[in-house]
Formats: sequence, C-alpha cells, structure tokens
Amino acid sequence: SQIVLASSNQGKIREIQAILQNQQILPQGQFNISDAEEIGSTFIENAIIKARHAATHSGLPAIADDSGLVVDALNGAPGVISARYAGMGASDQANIDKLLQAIQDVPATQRNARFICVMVYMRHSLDPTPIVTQGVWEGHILPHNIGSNGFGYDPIFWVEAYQCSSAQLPPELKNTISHRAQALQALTRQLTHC
Ligand code: ITT
Repeated sequence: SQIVLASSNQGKIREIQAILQNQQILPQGQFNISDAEEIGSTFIENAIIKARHAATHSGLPAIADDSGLVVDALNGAPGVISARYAGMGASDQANIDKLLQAIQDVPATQRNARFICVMVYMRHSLDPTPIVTQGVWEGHILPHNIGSNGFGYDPIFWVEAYQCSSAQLPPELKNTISHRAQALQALTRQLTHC
C-alpha cells in the first residue's frame, strides 16, 4: 500500500526510498503538495506538522523526517533550522560555509556534533497516536569539505568508526548506520509489531 513522504529534499527522499525498499513511498511532490511551514521549535513538532499536512492533502498515510545537525560548540545550532541556516533556500554549501565560519576558532577536540532524525508516521490526518521514532549519529565537524556523496552537511561530518566523512561513505553504508537509518529501523519494527 502507498505511503506519502512529506519531504521535498531529494537527498532524504533517495535515502528513505532506499532504506524502505519494500514499501511504496511516494514523495509529496507527486501529489502537488507544497511544503508545510515548519513553525515548530523541536524536531518532533516539525515532523508532526509535515506528516499531518501530507496526510491531509493526499488522503494517504504519511511519513515525515525532520532532521538536522546539532553542534555542541554552538549550543545546539543549527538544529531545527539546519536546512535554512544561511537563509531560506540557501544552498548546502552556503549552510556549510556559515557553520565553518561560526566554529573556525573552535579546536578539533571541541567540535563534537550529532545528526538527529525524528520520523513520524501518521495513519491519517487525524491520527491521535502517530508513531514517533528517533535516530542519533555522533561525529565531529571537519575544518573543510571532504567527499561528495550524500547531501547537506555530509562533507564536514567526520565518522570516527570509519575514519572518513559522511560524504565519503558509500550510500549503502550510510543507509545502515545514519540517524535516518536508525529512526527508520525503529519505525519499521513498530509498524510490523501492530
Ligand atoms: P523537507 O522538510 O522537505 O523534508 P528539509 O531539508 O527542509 O526538507 P529539514 O527541515 O528536516 O528538511 O532539514 C534537514 C536539514 O538537516 C537538511 O536540509 C540538511 O541540511 C541537514 N541534514 C539532515 N540529514 C542529513 C544527512 O543525512 N546528511 C547531511 N545533512 C543532513
């Protein structure tokens, strides 16, 4: 059965479709559904807003992913505004450049950061008990871009366990360990247990 994906981010859409290979995941653009306004101040709020919007306008069950990069040295910024850190419609590189500038004086040992992903699944627009799952991926911020896979902040996110940036990981590997992979694994477990 069909599930609408409440996202316009091609990088996310690609990863979510690859991870949920056995499901028919249809991006909201296919229904001409516009982006919801992300007025929440937490990942959970924004994921619920997006999932409800897509379920309302499609009449189908909906999945939303609200995610971002949380940098300790910046008191958690860019956080929920990761996609628009350098302004509405800013490019991935503009967001990276702003982040690198903000932490340019922070030494390597204090550049801890993590990607967060909250996934929400709503059976319909009035679903009072949406499934909410989370994934967290620890790493640290590099001083410059390395690698060209993935999207967003991947080129500056160092993954200690593999001694490379997230943008150097093969997509299949990122899709088994990332914040998004973890949140989707938890969601799949809950969907198959009820
Ligand atoms: P949708 O709301 O349409 O899904 P968006 O890009 O606006 O797209 P978010 O508000 O959730 O979505 O912002 C997530 C941002 O966090 C994303 O644009 C990237 O900059 C960053 N991000 C999230 N996951 C990432 C990943 O796996 N690799 C690199 N950057 C990521």
